[in-house]
Parts: sequence; C-alpha cells; structure tokens
Amino acid sequence: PSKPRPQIIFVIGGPGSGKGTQTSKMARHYNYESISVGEILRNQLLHHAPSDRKWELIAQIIANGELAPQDTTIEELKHQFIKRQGAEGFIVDGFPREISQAFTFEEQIGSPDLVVLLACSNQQLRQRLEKRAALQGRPDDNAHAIERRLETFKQNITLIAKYYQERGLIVRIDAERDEDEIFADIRAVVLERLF
Ligand code: UP5
Ligand code: MG
Repeated sequence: PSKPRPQIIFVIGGPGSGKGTQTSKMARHYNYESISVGEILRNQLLHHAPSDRKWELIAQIIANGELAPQDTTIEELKHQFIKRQGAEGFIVDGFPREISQAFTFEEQIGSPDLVVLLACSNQQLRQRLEKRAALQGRPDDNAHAIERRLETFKQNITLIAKYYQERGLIVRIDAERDEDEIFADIRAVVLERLF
C-alpha cells in the first residue's frame, strides 16, 4: 500500500505569539519536520554578500516588519519541502502571511490539514518582544519594527482566518497562557482532527 501523504500543519499568529516555541514542541512530540519561514529568510541573509541587491532589499523589508516578496518566500519553502521529503509531517511556523501566499502554497505544494492560530493581545505581544529584545536582539525587535509587524499581521489575518474557517481547517487557541497549557490544547486539537 502506498504511504499516506505527509500531514501539513500551519502555525500562525502575531509576532511573539509563540509560533516558534509551539512549533518546536510539536515537531519534537510528533517527530515531524519543522519549517520556520522567518528563520529561513534570516539565515539566507547571513549567507549572501551585502552587495547582493535582492537580499539587501529583503534585509530592509524584514528590518521594517514588512513582508518579503512572495516568489522568494515560496521558493525557499518549496526547497525545504523537497529537501525533507519522506517526512511524516511538517509543522510550518509563520506562514502564510497574506492570502495570496495561501493560494500559491496550495497550487504548488498542497493543502494544509490543520491551521493553528495562536491568539494573543497586542499588549502581551509587545511585552514579550520587548523582553526578548533586551535579551537577544533580533534585528526586527525594535520599537518601530514591532509596531509594523503588528500592523502587517492585523492587515492580513482577517482574510486568511476567514479562508481557512470556511474550509473548517482553522483552530484558534488562546496563546496568552503558559507555554505548556497552550501545548496541551494543541495536542488535544491535533488528536481530534488528525489522528
Ligand atoms: N514566549 C513564547 N510563548 C510564551 C508564553 N506562552 N508566555 C510567555 N512568553 C512566551 O516567542 C516570542 C517570545 O515570547 C520569546 O521570547 C518566547 O520565549 C516568549 P516565539 O515563540 O519566538 O514567538 P513567535 O510567534 O515565533 O515570534 P516571532 O517574533 O518569531 O514572530 P514573527 O512573526 O515576528 O517572526 P517570523 O520569524 O515569523 O517572521 C519574521 C519576519 O520575516 C516577518 O516580519 C517578515 O518580514 C518575514 N517573513 C515573510 O516575509 N514571509 C513569511 O512567510 C515569513 C516571514
Ligand atoms: Mg518565531
């Protein structure tokens, strides 16, 4: 019998909502591959010379809290799926960021089986990112970029959530709690929906 196709779970939410934190927990727990589009883009920036115009522009976009060009994002994502083919499942952290990305992913890779939306107030998101900024300092964890990231998220989430809601794929999780409580809810949802 042919192998069932891999499960694809999207984890979306505002900046600082815990996408990275929960994606790592999920990938470990289910032995799925995790793919963080933001991290891939940040990594690429380190591997291209400052004279590379395309990546120089993307560095500016990210530092401003806006969205990288869709073609680049999808190409990077596709590359990761190909590189890790054979995985039983994928947890995708921080994608899609706009509705057209959702459509393109579906055309070129496939449909997600579940979309986890981590819901958190802007006030809580700001607090978490400011705290992280003081400790680590990601280039986009400054006051200006944080506000732009919040706005970019707000502009796009309504259509994305509506689209997956209509197809019964999205589950909204209260992400303003302890990491482990959130993860317990996610496990319950995954168990109910996918296993
Ligand atoms: N933390 C986590 N969970 C907590 C909890 N329950 N209670 C208290 N604290 C909690 O967590 C953020 C911080 O909060 C950490 O310090 C953590 O310990 C703490 P994290 O798990 O990192 O949250 P996450 O949602 O991953 O936050 P992140 O800052 O990574 O979100 P962004 O959406 O801003 O970042 P991302 O890397 O996804 O994207 C960065 C940029 O890349 C985008 O702005 C955009 O410019 C670009 N991009 C694209 O253009 N296209 C894409 O498709 C993806 C990215
Ligand atoms: Mg993250």
